[in-house]
Order: sequence, then structure tokens, then C-alpha cells
Amino acid sequence: MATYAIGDIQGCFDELKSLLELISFSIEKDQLWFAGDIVNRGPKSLETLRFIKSLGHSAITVLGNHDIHLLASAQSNKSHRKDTFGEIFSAPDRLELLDWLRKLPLFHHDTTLNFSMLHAGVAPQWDLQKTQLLANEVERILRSNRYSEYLAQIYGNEPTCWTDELMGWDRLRCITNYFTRLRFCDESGRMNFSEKGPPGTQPEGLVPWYQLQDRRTKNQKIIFGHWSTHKLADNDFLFGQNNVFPLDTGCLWGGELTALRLEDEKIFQVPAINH
Ligand SMILES: [Mn+2]
Repeated sequence: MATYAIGDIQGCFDELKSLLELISFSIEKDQLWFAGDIVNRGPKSLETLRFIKSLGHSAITVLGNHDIHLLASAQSNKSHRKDTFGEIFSAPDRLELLDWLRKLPLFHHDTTLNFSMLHAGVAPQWDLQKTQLLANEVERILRSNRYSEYLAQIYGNEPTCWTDELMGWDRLRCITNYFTRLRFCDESGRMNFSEKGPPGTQPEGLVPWYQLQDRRTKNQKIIFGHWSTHKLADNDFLFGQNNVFPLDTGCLWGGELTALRLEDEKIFQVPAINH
């Protein structure tokens, strides 16, 4: 029995199958955690969605920005040029798949394993309990009959900094952006959405979200994805440093698909197949 957290798949279903072979995944014995962005840009988003849904309680998945973008695109019938949602929109089981996706959480915490998982990051002012409560605020709307209003309001960068006073859609958009889009922020936790390079390449005044000195979750182990240029280790970062475990190793962009076994923090990887 083991628990494996897997980074951003983005429709790279063949690599996911190879990775599950590598770890000898057993649906009866093992549990898989997915750090979000299971769909888009890659070639097999529909198969990836169907497969992860079919895992039932053997999988725990948090929503990424591309997953939310799929829900919003299905709603508005609009998508971007680079999106690869076509086969999902014409699938006979699309309504069940989208309904399942909409009800996934933004945040997962396991007290036994002492690991948390989210797609991108957290605001420095949030402790573990607040992180859970704020994720629940967004999850409640997405699971309610007001989800289409939320999806219509979700795009945009403002407000870029968390305060407890935020209300309404601004509050929900800000929470969603921390959980699903954050990489760098300033000392006060104000999000930057334009810098996408690895840690160390940012302009002065910005830091990776997990390096903020006063971050209230800094004693909690956090698994995240989203940051495909973030290496598992380089001069500026060692895996597990700051209690964070970045798992998006850019499979979509020709890198690897990565799994972390939570019980012993061992890494497993398969290379990207050229599409
Ligand atoms: Mn992402």
C-alpha cells in the first residue's frame, strides 16, 4: 500500500500509463494524488479525464487552472486557439465528466501522511486551517447551482493581494488565483502573473510564494504543480526545501512526468513521448 502524488498531466495519457507501470500501481492497494491540470494542450485529455474519474476513491485530484478553464469553456462555448478540448466537448459522456470535474476540491490535506496538495500556491497570511476554509468557499460555489455565475466571473488578475475584507466574486477570484495560478509574489504576498521562469530568474522584489519568511503554512509539507519551468533541484532549490514538493516537470513540453511516493519521498519519472 502506497500513496503517489503525480504532477501535471495535461492530457499526456500515454506517459501516465507508463508511469503507473513503473510504480506497479494497484487500484486495490495504492492511492494516487493528482496535483491538477489533468487536461489541455496535450493529445489525450478525454482519455485522461475518463481514466482518473474511473479510479473513484483510489484517486484524489485538486483543480488546476486548465481544469477550471475547461469548465468555463464548456459553459461559454468559447476556447482559445491552443486549447485541446474538442474531443471532450463532442464526447457522449461529456456531461458526466464535467460534472465530476466541477466537484473536485482545490485543496487536500492528509493528517496521517502529513502532506497537503494544491495546484499552484497559497497566500502567506493563510494558515493550514484558513487554507482549507478558503478552498471550501470556492468548492461550495462550484458544487452549487451558482457554478455558472462563478465560471463567468473567474477570469482576471484582480485583486492581486489577499485581504480578509474581500467580498463576493473578487474574493472567490482571488482565492482561486492563489490556489491555481500563483508562482511569484512580492513580500506582502501580492501575486505576479507575468513571470513564469524558474526560481532565481525573477526581477527584484519578487520571490517564489513558498520562500516568504512569514508564510503561515511553512511548517506544512505542500505538494504543488503548475510551475513547469521549476526543476526538482537546481542551484536555487532542493526538492523538499521550504517543505515544498514541486511536481510539474514539464511532461507536456518534453520533460518528464513525475510521481512522488509520500511514504518515503522517493521520486519516479518517465520521459515525455514526442507527440
Ligand atoms: Mn497550471
